[in-house]
Amino acid sequence: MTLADYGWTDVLAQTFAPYAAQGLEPARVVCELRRKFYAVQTEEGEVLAECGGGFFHTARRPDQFPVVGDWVAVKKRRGEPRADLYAVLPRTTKFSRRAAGSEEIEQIVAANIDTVFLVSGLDQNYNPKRIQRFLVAAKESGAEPVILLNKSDLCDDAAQVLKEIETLVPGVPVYMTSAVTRKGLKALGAKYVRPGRTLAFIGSSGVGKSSLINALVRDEALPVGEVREKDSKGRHTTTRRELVMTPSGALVIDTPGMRELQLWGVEEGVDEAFEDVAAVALRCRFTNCTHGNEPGCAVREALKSGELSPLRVESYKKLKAEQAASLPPPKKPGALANKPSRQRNAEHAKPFRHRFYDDE
Ligand SMILES: Nc1nc2c(ncn2[C@@H]2O[C@H](COP(=O)(O)OP(=O)(O)OP(=O)(O)O)[C@@H](O)[C@H]2O)c(=O)[nH]1
Ligand SMILES: [Mg+2]
Ligand SMILES: [Zn+2]
Repeated sequence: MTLADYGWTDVLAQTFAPYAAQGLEPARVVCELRRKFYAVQTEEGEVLAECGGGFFHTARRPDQFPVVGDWVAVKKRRGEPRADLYAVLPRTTKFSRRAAGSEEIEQIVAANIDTVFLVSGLDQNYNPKRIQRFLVAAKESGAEPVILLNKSDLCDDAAQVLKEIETLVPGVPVYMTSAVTRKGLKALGAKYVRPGRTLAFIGSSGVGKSSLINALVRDEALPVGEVREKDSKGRHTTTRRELVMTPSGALVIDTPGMRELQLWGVEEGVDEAFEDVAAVALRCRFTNCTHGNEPGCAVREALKSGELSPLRVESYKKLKAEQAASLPPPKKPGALANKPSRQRNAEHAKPFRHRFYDDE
């Protein structure tokens, strides 16, 4: 196994040159263990890396701390499978949400992802609004979004649902899958599960993210949880963000289910996901038009003429309103906490990645 197998490129090597000159070596974060501790893949294998004094020198904000998928600069300690982590390389893509209960802290879920799979369960968990919210965040991330409607074996009108979602999100690939019957997995594997590509699975607890990954990997690499029959909610079986390599050489990131996805700086994301509506809205007489009763509203006109679909306009208006309500007040300098959010630690409380890390 070399770093190239983990996605290391010549471009990254160039960026890394100043660190190499300082005697540091590159590594990729494969698991977030607990505050300050990460499992990282180096050229010679996996080691436990710790953010030490050298790191805190430069990192101030939570979004400057490493996340799974990050490329980092480390220095190995002699004679033990451990290293000190000094720096995080600039991210090419990042999937973020705002930390729960916080107005100002950006929480990065995973970095340097090529494709982000937004997983929904076609049992009771299925919710078109949530799919749209995830999609907005996915577009912000810079990664290519793909929607997976999983548990299709539990849904009688799966074809109908597929149609509905496809009209909601034109241009975004939508796949119907089942981790049980393996429906859709072959097509998915052929198109996306490729050597050196980084894929992240995101979605609510219990939708089947870990099951899908296991099925794609054809391995029981990840723990899978029971879903409560009553409300089809998962139990947060996955407690850590983790990157695993598939036999075909793709790099797959599993994440714990998110109870909510707060919108983070998604002004452009909403407009991008709703390009058609946004383009028409530019013609409204007032720039702050809410497309309600204002005179000269181009969106209402377009609805009347059939140029825009009512479903999409409703979703657009709803996301815009939520966004307006959830935007943080302007930041004061120095207002950000100097440490990662406590929320993250709670999420990662249970032990998961065994081997030599458990005694940490
Ligand atoms: N019928 C059916 N059950 C599935 C499918 N995929 C997953 N499940 C079941 O759903 C439950 C939850 O699956 P997980 O893979 O743990 O879900 P998860 O999204 O990883 O959940 P968290 O780790 O809590 O975020 C398990 O009991 C799985 O066996 C599917 O396609 N069809
Ligand atoms: Mg899981
Ligand atoms: Zn308008």
